[in-house]
Amino acid sequence: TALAACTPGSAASGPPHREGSLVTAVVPLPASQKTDASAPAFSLDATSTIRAHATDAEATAKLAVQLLGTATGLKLATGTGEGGAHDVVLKIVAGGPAESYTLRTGARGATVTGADEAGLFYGVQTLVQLLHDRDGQWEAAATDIADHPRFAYRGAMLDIARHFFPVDVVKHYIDGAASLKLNILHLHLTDDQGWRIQIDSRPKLTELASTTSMSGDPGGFYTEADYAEIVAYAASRHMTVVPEIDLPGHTHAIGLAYPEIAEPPVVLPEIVQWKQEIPVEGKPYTGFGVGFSSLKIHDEATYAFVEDVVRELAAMTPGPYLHIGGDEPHAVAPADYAEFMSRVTKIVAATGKTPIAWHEAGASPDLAHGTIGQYWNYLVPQADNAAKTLEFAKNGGKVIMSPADVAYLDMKYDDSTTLGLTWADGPTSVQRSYEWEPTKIVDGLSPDAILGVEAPLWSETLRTSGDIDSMAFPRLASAAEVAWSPETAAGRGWDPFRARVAQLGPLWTREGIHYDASPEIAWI
Ligand code: TNX
Repeated sequence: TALAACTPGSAASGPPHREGSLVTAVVPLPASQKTDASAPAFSLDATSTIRAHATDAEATAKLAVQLLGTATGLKLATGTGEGGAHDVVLKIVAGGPAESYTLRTGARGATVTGADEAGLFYGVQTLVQLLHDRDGQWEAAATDIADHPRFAYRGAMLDIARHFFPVDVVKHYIDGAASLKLNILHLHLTDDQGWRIQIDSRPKLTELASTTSMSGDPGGFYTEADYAEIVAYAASRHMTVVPEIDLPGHTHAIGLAYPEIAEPPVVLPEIVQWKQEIPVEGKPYTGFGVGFSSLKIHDEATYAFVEDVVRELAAMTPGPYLHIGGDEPHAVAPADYAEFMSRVTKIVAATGKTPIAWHEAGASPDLAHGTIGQYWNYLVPQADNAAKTLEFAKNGGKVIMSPADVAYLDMKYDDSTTLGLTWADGPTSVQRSYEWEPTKIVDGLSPDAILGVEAPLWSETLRTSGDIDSMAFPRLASAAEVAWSPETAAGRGWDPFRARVAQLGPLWTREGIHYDASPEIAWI
């Protein structure tokens, strides 16, 4: 039978759970997929073996046993050699784009071929999504996929500062994000409410500034060993950790440990107007206010501190990036802010890491060459936010797109959502989280200057792993598709996306992901 070209996801737009037929709903949408609905399906059963056809496919074979086991309940074996009808063969053939793979399933077995280990891993993730329970049998329709990412940087950010989350919670979030082919975990490690990472040369940070979280909840911090465990776990799922130390604002916690480098908090009018907790010098801050704190800009002790922290963090971080914050500097004079961001991006660059800063830092005329900007203003940029963002590209840097009104996972879904905030023109429906195009936000920014897309999850209102899951899923899938899938592929669009996401519900449940059962999606 010739393979009929088929819109990925089109099968899923019919009534869910049709007897006899199998859906091929993959999220994010593959670059190309052909499905032959009339050809015999691939079936995975207790006899199936995951066969690694290269030594560098062996780690993925072990992971595949875990991932397919969680998805199906089957206990699978690993092996080498020829694949049979129920086996999964894993190959690595260099040459294709980075992170790309092909996947073929049918009556003769399943074969995943990665251009590299990451591509192979993503092919396995696709296979996991393709398997459906048909009358007690795990089957995947006969399909032929050739897939590669649109953007190199596909991120999820977790705020560990407003609420602290232990290592296991982060690992669970990594699993969920990696299943959607995201490859960056940005950890927001410090803020007014707490410092969450051990720094040997500055021991008071964790001693005096880590024990509380927001709203009276307990704090915590990662030891170097904890952080190494997260970095290694992320790497095993092909995710790079981007650590963020937020400076020069969002630094009230630093003042608890090293008051000599911190300015006293500024009680901004909006903190009073919105009846937020008033920051008090020397006392932990547990409220929602932002922008009231600053380090001393004209004191060399501040830069000695930044050098210590950045040096240790860079040494703990194998990835190429180090995020230095720079958002909401409401308590800092513009000229001081510009000078500070110039100096600290150069401190980061001197360690060999590429600095990332929130887009406000584009106001500094002298950032380290190649500093990456992270845009968090709206889909329609306000005031001079677009102009600041363009400065990164002029300075040889790229831009990460995180528009708050579509990419912020901490916005409520609708008025009935109990967790989350609404300030970014919220609430943010699943549909709104999906329908945006990163190259059409900042006029004059070349598409080549866009490194990728990131969905931040701020944790002011989030206390548990289940809270994280319910805000992130399904909207993290929207961000993943914007980041991975070709803009114009057949099958892109809210209706086919919604139909494909609907098919993931049972898989997410088996994976222990407490997704929000949004009424926008006809969950199966
Ligand atoms: C703005 S966006 C912030 C964070 C808050 C978030 C809440 C940005 C770079 N800063 O400090 O947690 O809003 O949604």
